[in-house]
Amino acid sequence: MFCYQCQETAGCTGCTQAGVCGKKPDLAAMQDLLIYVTKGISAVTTALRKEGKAVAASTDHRISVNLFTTITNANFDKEAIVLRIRETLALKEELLTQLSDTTVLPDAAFWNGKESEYETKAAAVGVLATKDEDIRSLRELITYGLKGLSAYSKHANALLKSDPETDAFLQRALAATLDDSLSVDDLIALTLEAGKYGVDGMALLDEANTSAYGNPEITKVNIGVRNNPAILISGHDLKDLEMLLDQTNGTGVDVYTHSEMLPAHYYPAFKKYPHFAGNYGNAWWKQTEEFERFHGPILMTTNCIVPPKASYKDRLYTTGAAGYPGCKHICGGIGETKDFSELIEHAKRTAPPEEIEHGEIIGGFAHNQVLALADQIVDAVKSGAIKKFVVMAGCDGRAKSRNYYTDFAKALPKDAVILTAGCAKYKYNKLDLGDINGIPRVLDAGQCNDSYSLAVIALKLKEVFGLSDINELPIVYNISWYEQKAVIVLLSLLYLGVKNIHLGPTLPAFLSPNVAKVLVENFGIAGIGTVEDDLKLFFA
Ligand code: FS2
Ligand code: SF4
Repeated sequence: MFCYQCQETAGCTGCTQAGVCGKKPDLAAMQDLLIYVTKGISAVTTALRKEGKAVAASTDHRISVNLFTTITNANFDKEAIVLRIRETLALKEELLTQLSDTTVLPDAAFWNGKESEYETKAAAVGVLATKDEDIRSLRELITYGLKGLSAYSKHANALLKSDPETDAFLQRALAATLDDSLSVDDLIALTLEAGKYGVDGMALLDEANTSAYGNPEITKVNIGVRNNPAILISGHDLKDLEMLLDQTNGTGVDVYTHSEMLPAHYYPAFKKYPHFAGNYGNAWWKQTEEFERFHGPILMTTNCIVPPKASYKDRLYTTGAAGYPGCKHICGGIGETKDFSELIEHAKRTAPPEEIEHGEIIGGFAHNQVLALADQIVDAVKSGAIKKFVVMAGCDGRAKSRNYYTDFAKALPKDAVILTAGCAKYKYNKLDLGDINGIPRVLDAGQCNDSYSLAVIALKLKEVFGLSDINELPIVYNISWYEQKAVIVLLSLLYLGVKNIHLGPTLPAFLSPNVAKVLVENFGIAGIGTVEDDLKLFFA
């Protein structure tokens, strides 16, 4: 196997024996093959569109879910991946018959091997099949960005929103990663174009979430426990949460959020459920400890799954793109009501969660709420009470080096405000960093996709201050990344013209020295140093 798509990749170069995430070589191979056949079908849909033929929304959805399934920590179930390969090949064969000119297609569009051939084929089509390291680097950078984009599309699709233009781009770009005629410059241009669609994809999801559930508002979230049996819901899918809250209503079973589901509490629509009890635990990587102590069933709607311990594996359920062998998967497609009765009955047989923390955390600072406070914020900036905003969005992870972000947050000057989104926040959202004239010093916009809110806020501030360049704002970017959604967030920020982003705790292993050089020279991308040095740099 060879996989270097996430920040925790072995030795900062690539996982070759087994994934640090727990992915085994046989699973990695099937994920590689799923990507290959998804590129193949994307070449077919792209050619169909060129011939002016329509592509069904169900095909767009399948392609997005295929990509999403291969995101770090989303799906460890080899059988589920093999099934996706089979179904995708069958659909692709059907689409091929609609195409007038097939001479334009790459090999991947024609391959239709039997299951007994999957392993051999997978070995020939992985990341290392591209020999030139710069082309490989750009192909992977694009593919990972598209994986992130696919996750956001999938969540919007679950709320019956889609953007055919974004889907068409995603497929065109995926197909382009098979095209040997494209140069490094062509692929760099495509990478930046992916950033444009990243913004569109996040805007679509923002619209889907806010039109369904209202605009996030300032909210205090309980992090302690009640004395009822409960279900813990993790991941990013708000539609799954809505269905779970509806079905648990009046059953005596409470629902708690975990990790990236925390921001659900900020939406007005979810406040009507008296049994929506609070947030339990921290970022994804602490789940092996925390799930054990939760006692009740856990529903993973997306990544990040850590291979479960035997002590709670029978309580772990998956749905959507998530999967784990031996754990029950709750099915249900777009527009269908999922049946969570098994989890609810399971919860009734379990003890209430054990308290691991108590108190409250505050969040809900997405664009609408922050813009409602715009006068107060602008005054604070003008008076000098707020000197700097520090965007610290992104992901959390296991690496000890990520303590940098806690230390950095603690060491920030008292006139600096952190803007955050994603599970990165758990490194500092329980510190007592105080407020500035009533404005908390950690403003949490929401999930990783709500980084979109941070961009909207920056663009609004640029307008209010009458600036011509977003980089003239008193905002610095110190972003932590882990998996592929952070890649699309990064590409989106680059597309919006944001310069000098610091990315840590390490730069992606999939950036070749030449590709990294392009990002450094054109966008001022840099890694992180020591807290002391970085503070000097940011606050010079
Ligand atoms: Fe955190 Fe994992 Fe949000 Fe990532 S829970 S690293 O999926 O997308 O962020
Ligand atoms: Fe390694 Fe990350 Fe790939 Fe898992 S997802 S195999 S940890 S690079």
